[in-house]
Amino acid sequence: MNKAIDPVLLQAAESAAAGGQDLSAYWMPFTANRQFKSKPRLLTRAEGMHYWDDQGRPVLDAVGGLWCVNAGHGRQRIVRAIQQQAAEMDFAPPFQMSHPKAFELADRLAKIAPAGMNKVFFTNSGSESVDTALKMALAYHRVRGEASRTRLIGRERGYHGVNFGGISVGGMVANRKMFGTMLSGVDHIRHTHDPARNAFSVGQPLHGVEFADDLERRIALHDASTIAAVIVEPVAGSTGVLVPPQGYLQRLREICDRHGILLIFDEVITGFGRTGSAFAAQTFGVTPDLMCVAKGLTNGSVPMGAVIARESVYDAFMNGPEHLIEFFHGYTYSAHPLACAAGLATLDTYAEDGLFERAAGLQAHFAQALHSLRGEPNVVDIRNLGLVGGVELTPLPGQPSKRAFDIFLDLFAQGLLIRTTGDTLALSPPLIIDAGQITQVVEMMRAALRRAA
Ligand code: PXG
Ligand code: PLP
Repeated sequence: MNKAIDPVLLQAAESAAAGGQDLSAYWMPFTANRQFKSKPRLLTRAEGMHYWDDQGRPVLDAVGGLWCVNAGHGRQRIVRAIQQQAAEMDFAPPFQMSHPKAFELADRLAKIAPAGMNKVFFTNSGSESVDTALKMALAYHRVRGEASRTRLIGRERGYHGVNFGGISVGGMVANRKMFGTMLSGVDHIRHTHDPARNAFSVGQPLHGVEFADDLERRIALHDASTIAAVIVEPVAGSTGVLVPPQGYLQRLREICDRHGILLIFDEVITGFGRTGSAFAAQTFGVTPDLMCVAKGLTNGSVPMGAVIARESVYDAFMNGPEHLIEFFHGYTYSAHPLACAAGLATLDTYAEDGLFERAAGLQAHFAQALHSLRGEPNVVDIRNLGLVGGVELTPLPGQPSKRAFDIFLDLFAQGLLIRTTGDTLALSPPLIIDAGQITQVVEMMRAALRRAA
């Protein structure tokens, strides 16, 4: 323990900072707890493009809460669906039992997924979706008689949630280094970030299709007969918005096909209109074998994730005696009624408002506005696709991530919510944002960059 801090005084400071509320019991996730509790940022209401904080100040939400509120806040159709479902049936066991909305939501997801991806397994988060997909891949090869395929391949700088499977294939050092050896038999291909050639690319960078060939090297090292699956984010989000080079995902697909390896797209951020189509698989014209989704599935309203699988993957499991369980996996809250009700109402809202098309229509203005920050102090790269963007800054000497975080704090004080990761400022606004609000977000960022210079 840091001897300089008296725990009684610290607790008093924490409770004073929140206007009397005691903040000490809550161990906050992915948060600098001591800094937060000394100067808390509490949100108490949300509607449309805005939050309101505990002082009643409006805050423009340029990150969809945490990359999840794609239809904007407080959508009445979703609110009503959750209220009605809570009153009608709180819970239904998901093992050897179910309820109609689970089938309806799976069917609706299959209809908007890439052709051939029509089997849906429900989870409660992106992290659970990732671990589910990895287990599906391992079991898939085994049920087909290729039990030697046990290796999983991730990518440097990948984020696949925080469970043990996800951090094993993930490539963010801080999320891995504390947690021992994780899964064995995991390898990583190189990341695609190449600022020397690709800085300030608008949309997909021109250079780097050959980064996909790193997979051939891993295969040459381990032999394809030992590899079950490769998992990548189509656009890497948490690591700072890394857009795949032109042709890169196509090449990964070709290599996987050539070697009988399953390709998993982690679309937890890129799903539900973020890139201008339902899924990034459709934006890029590359169909994976398994797709992980979460976040926008319920517009962030009730925790829910899913793995969407190709029919052929599901079919491989449908062997053996019919009374036996085919896949020994599932969560108490898989296909929870509240989440299913929220998911159905969310898909209705996306369709009714045409939000995926709206994102596609706004992306040119978004790109132009964001790239107008080129030349502002300390901006070393700008990356964008659909309605997701990253502005990378030079780190403060010896203090990585602090420059971006200081700008985040400044912008919050000005009434704008963004997200930072490392020294990248990230944007992922609700798809209901309008052109004027995009301009406003960018101008607030410009002013903050200048203040920080
Ligand atoms: N995969 C991807 C690609 C993600 O972006 C997860 C899995 C895990 O989802 P859950 O629901 O378990 O958190 C994510 C989540 C950020 C940030 O801004 C990003 C995520 C979550 C929290 C913070 O760095 N993405
Ligand atoms: N731990 C214990 C003791 C349990 O009984 C269960 C589920 O029954 C779990 C963990 C897993 O919980 P969940 O199904 O919500 O992931």
